[in-house]
Amino acid sequence: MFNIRVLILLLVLLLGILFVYLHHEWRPTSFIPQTNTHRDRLSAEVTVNQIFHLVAPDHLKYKQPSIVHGRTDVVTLAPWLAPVIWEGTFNPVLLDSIYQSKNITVAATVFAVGKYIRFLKKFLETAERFFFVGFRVNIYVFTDRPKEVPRVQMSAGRKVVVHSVPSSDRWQEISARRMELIQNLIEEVQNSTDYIFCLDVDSEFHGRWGSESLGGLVAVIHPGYYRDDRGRFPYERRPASRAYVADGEGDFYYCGGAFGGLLQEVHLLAKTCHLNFKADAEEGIEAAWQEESHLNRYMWINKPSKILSPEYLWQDFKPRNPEIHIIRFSGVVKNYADIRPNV
Ligand code: UD2
Repeated sequence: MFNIRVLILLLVLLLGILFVYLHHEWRPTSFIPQTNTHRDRLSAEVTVNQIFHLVAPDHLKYKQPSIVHGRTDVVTLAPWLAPVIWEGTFNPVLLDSIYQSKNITVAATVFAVGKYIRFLKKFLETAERFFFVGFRVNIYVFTDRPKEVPRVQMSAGRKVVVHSVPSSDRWQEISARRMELIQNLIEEVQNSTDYIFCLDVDSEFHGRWGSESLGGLVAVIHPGYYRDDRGRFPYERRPASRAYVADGEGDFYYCGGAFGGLLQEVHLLAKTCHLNFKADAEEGIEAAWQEESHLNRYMWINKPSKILSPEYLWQDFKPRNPEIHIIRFSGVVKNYADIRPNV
């Protein structure tokens, strides 16, 4: 009698385990929830499914892809096989439908300290028109003038969140301090955000910037140096600095004004750059281009998994080169003497 009870109990237990196992592990991929669970993303436990499993809607009609016809005027792969994103290399409709089913949230950070607040309105208005349209977007504005943040109408699922920061009488400090604040923000929003992009405020969007830019660690090629020999890149050249890049080293020159990726990747980048900047400062060194120099050093060792072409950060004063078929985001012309707290 006793043995039969134990046997039945064991059978029920086994059936239970089998049910849980089948239910969780063997569900067809189309039933796997595409949304994020509220897990600690900084612990690098983002599921493989969340990042790599790309599900396209059935019956979606789009232009046939080709592996023999495409852009030939530009390089679309880095030597470590990270894609370089140019107009004409991706299908925006296909990509949007893949990423929309993942139900992702994208954050953007922008700093508007002191007189730079004047650039914020255009930045926000154009972000609303071009930046991840149709996705859930939170734009985090860091400013010492919260009362002057313009009211910009955002569509459903998109919002501006204002964070107060102290002002500074040195622009170099404002620019460099961003890494620490980005690191703190990521720790704050890690359970509700998937990707983050960190952008300069003195810039405007002119064209689509969307799901094609999503990746682990995402860097943007600086528009000023991409045709140059690396010997001319303005890396930090003093070995005493933690941002040092030796002669004959370095892949590309990346922008400090735009970078991003998955939350935990950007967290590691921001934390590392902040710590290295601080350690340099304690020894009386400030890298040539502040956090941009540290970012370039970081990306030399930690290769970006996706590279955005200079379409993603042009400069208004530069005439458009023939390989630039679209300008998506561009720095406005500014009078440094007029807007910076120091020269
Ligand atoms: C380059 C980089 C910038 C940064 C800097 C070196 C690009 C396009 N720009 O730009 O990202 O790496 O070199 O430090 O790659 N800011 C304020 N208030 C200030 C000063 C700066 O809010 O008084 C913020 C603001 O968001 C601005 C950013 O810091 O967009 C960078 O400062 P910048 O635009 O003056 O630096 P710039 O043009 O030398």
